[in-house]
Amino acid sequence: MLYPSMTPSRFVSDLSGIWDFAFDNGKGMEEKWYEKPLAEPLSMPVPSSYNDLTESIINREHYGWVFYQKKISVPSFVKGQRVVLRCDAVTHHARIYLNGELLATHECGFLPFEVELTEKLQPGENFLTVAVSNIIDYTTLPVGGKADMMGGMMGNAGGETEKKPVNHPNFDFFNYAGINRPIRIYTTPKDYISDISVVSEVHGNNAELIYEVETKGEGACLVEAFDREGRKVAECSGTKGVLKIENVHLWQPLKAYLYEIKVTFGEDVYTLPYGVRTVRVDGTRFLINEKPFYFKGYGKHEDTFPAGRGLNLPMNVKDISLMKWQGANSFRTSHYPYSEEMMRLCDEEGIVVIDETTAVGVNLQFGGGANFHGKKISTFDPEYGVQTQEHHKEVVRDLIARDKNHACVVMWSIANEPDSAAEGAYEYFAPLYELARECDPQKRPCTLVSVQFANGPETDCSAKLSDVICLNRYYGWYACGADLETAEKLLRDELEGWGKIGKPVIFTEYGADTVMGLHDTTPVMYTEEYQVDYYKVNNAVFDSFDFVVGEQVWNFADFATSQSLLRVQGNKKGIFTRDRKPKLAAHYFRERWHQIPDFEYKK
Ligand code: GCB
Repeated sequence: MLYPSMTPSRFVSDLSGIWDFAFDNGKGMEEKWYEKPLAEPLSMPVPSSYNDLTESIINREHYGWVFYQKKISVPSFVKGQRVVLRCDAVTHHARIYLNGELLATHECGFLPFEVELTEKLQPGENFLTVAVSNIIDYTTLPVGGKADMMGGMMGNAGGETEKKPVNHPNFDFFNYAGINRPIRIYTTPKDYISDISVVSEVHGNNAELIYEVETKGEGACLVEAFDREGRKVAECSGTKGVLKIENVHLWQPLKAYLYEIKVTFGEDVYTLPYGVRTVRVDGTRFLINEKPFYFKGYGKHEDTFPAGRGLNLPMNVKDISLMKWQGANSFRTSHYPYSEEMMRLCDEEGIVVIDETTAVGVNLQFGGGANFHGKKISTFDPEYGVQTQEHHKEVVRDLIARDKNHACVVMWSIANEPDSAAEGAYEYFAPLYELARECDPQKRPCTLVSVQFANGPETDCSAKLSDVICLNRYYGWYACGADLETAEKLLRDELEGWGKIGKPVIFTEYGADTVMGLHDTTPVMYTEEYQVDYYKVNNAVFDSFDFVVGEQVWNFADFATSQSLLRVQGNKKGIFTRDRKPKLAAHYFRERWHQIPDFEYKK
């Protein structure tokens, strides 16, 4: 799917701004609130999550539908053009009504969808309603549980004892909802370019860019490549072909170089920024442009105050500046696809990205099986387990369709911490890997991010399925908290096991909750010193294994979560605070990462 860019043939109108808004009182759908202007609407910014924008816990934790409304019109000069409504992320379920008529529904709060309006628009003003539901359950990704995964002692175990329906995120981040990314209207000519895919092969100093353009209607297709100075370096005609670039400038981590690929099809023109680079796994090495790369960076969240998961361009720029200050080179889009603006920024800035689906919480063991009041039921039990596989396939397909051309994306993460050692896990995941490999024209490596209690390569299906083993491990926190000596030993023992399967290993999460400002002279959990000690112990172990080819801390910054005894106004494992101030560990990593080269750190 193409990003909605303004081009000589396409006009884009961004509908960002203040919209009318209402929380459903349970009758919104029945009373058809989408047919007429809301009574006494609240003012709500788009894009943003709505949760932190009113001073009410009831609104913050609202369960169900909300309604957004806006009058829209398109100027008469677009007559004869296709007019498309493009929603980048409506979290989690959307219904789009124009002038009271339901035009589209969409599931998945982190990926874009489009609705063609051409025949539906009336002359003059039109009345747009976007209804959004935040309900998550066993059929959605992310997964909603039947009880609080961390609630145990708070007496809010959930299930039948609850008086009113509430969400139980089966994951550790706040279930922010709303229109989180821009909604735009864009136009194209009647005959138009619907998609572009480009794959690079590099031979010495030269590159071949093998492209495929999908079109609708009639027209001649011309594809041209321009370098950064705007000089044409290659061209080819037809919807399939090869652009040959001599003396190619490669896209390198932290040294990005983007060409512009301009496609002309009849009257339609679209320009794609494109970085030429290769990625592959060779034995225990992860090669970018044929050189062994070492991942230094973070698991992150799209999480800021008060926008929640709403697009925050200044914070995206600030975060990349902090990454560079620290000597990092990469992050994972934990635990959902990030905004296209962030992906484009990473292309521009040379930040390497592991791109993750929305599959988080596909694990009913969390909270000691709290989902079933302690009963032993498998996550993939056909009757009682999750029913996410079909939707999971859609998400894999749509994510790759959106992000396949990004140079920054070097690997797909199919899921975060699923129950990958459970009965049925292999059968659940094997088709998803297969699908990802089939959908991706660039054939990037695939992984799933493995949870600590999946144990080891004997039981974890990712040992067989993944090209790269990605481990989330908390030795010295959830396991052996405060006992770093035993933590080190257990981590070492586990790694010996993974070493036997001959695949590269990346630590995609490790960390310790740390409240900024807590200090001590002895290793006391939650202090800034303990966080540093924790990381030093873990890093020393990583350094002693050549097949460990990356370290991504959990987390870049503190972030919001549901309330529980384990969360102090959110998860405090950031090495920066939520407002991006460095904890001691941020300085420690700054020193470490500036000494670790991006390439050839390990043999
Ligand atoms: C994990 C999860 C992440 C949590 C983290 C934690 O393993 O992948 O979403 O936030 O642990 O801090 O517990």
